[in-house]
Amino acid sequence: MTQAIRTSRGDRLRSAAAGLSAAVVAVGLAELVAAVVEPSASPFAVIGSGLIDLAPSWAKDTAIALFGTGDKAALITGIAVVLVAVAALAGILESWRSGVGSVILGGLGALAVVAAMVRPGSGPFAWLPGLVAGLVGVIALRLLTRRLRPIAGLAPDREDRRRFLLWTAGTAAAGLIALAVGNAARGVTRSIDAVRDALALPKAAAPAAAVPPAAELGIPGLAPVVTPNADFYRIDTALIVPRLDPADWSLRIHGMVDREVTITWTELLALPMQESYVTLACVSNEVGGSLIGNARWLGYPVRELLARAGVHADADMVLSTSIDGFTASTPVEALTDDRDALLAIGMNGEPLPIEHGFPVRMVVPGLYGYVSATKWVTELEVTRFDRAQAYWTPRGWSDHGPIKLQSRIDVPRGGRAVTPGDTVIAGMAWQQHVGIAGVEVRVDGGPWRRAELTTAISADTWVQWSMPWVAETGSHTIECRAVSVDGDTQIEQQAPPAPDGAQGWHRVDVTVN
Ligand SMILES: Nc1nc2c(c(=O)[nH]1)N[C@H]1C(S)=C(S)[C@@H](COP(=O)(O)O)O[C@H]1N2
Ligand SMILES: [Mo]
Repeated sequence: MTQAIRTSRGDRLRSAAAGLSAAVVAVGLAELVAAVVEPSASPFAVIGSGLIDLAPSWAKDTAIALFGTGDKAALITGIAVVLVAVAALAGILESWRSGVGSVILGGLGALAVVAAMVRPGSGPFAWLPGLVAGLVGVIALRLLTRRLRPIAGLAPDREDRRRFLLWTAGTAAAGLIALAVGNAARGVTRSIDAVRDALALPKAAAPAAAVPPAAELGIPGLAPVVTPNADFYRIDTALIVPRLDPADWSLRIHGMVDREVTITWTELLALPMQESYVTLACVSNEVGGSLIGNARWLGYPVRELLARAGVHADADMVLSTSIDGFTASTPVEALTDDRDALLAIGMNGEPLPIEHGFPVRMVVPGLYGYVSATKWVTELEVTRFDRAQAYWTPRGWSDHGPIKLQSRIDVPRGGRAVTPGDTVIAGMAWQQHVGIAGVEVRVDGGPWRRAELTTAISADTWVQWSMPWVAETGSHTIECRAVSVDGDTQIEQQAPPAPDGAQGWHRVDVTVN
């Protein structure tokens, strides 16, 4: 039914409010149902995850560049803003022509159903929250806009409008309450935290050697050589962090192997664990960036498990898969050579934090995280680079990702003012599994001078360096470059993170006054 009565600005606002409050109650109830029935099928999260997977890589690079590890909050905010706009529009369209707005809200619900069902590891009721969202949205929109229509040929009067407002506000409030109850319910189902808290890690059969005291300079502003878990960077495609109960976890090794091997949590825990310091780095880390951290990992060598399965001679890649569908392509060699690629369960003496892969993840010295460090890992498929592709490969990133030789100036911070006189320049350098032989620093394009390198924990970790500096009043440019144990010097030419890691000298500009 169309209405011939002219629409005023007020009418449009009211229609938009109807659309908005229909969307709020739809989302609220759907999130509540999701929290109780199928937490991983939250419409917000599945649509966000779908967007993450569909997004072109430039969009992701931009998001990481702009928001860093806050990229997920930015995405959720973005979805909410779009939803508000679309819901308001649906409200206006619905009162213009009955059914049009309903189709839009119903369509959003259908989108949530599809997005939930195509998620890897989606549960049997993944479709339910989206369905609830669609139905509730359509019904609420119809009921609310009906109140705006002329009754018996009379345009709504002041009293009708007052009642409309009450209903609209009430509907939105119901939605917000449902959202809050859903969040609380989710908190209760967060029992995996409790399982994790109660876990006692096995002692390492081969403990890591103590960090040499000389490895840590303790200079304020310089990254500590071991990164506390709470400060460790987090990068992944998981909008909802997978919450895996170790009791339900298992790892299946299959593909080009003599025999399939499946290992459960209890079986894994019974194996002799070893511990090592490994510096993890993200390929998206810009020159001078902070997407890098060093931890003491406790785990079982992947090599031993692959040996049990018997890797075929013509296999050259292991595709590790996470419970959430993320995959990484790691050369068989990096998992079987003398470096200790670990199936890790512990990080700095604790069970893995949930967002860092609890209960089990991969840690491979020398490779960027996207080709090696699969969190929440549940599957290792032994295959070949010419047969299988990992998550980031079709998105424009290299299928191999050895870490590039890099160094960074932490002190003084770029853009900060420095007081004149005796001070220190200090930073970090790394090329995991190769090792750092030296770092050179130059000020204002002058001669390169050797910085003092601390004792590295191992070739698999980053290392601190420092150099005394007498700061003279004025503006200065400080640059650094690392030299590897292999004899390579970090090259000057800048390269962006894509496709296989940023490169170039780190440079900071400081003012001394
Ligand atoms: N399941 C899963 N594992 C993942 C990723 C992911 O998106 N999903 N990202 C990888 C990338 S790109 C990096 S750099 C490291 C980061 O590990 P962290 O978050 O523990 O620092 O995890 C890797 N493992
Ligand atoms: Mo990464």
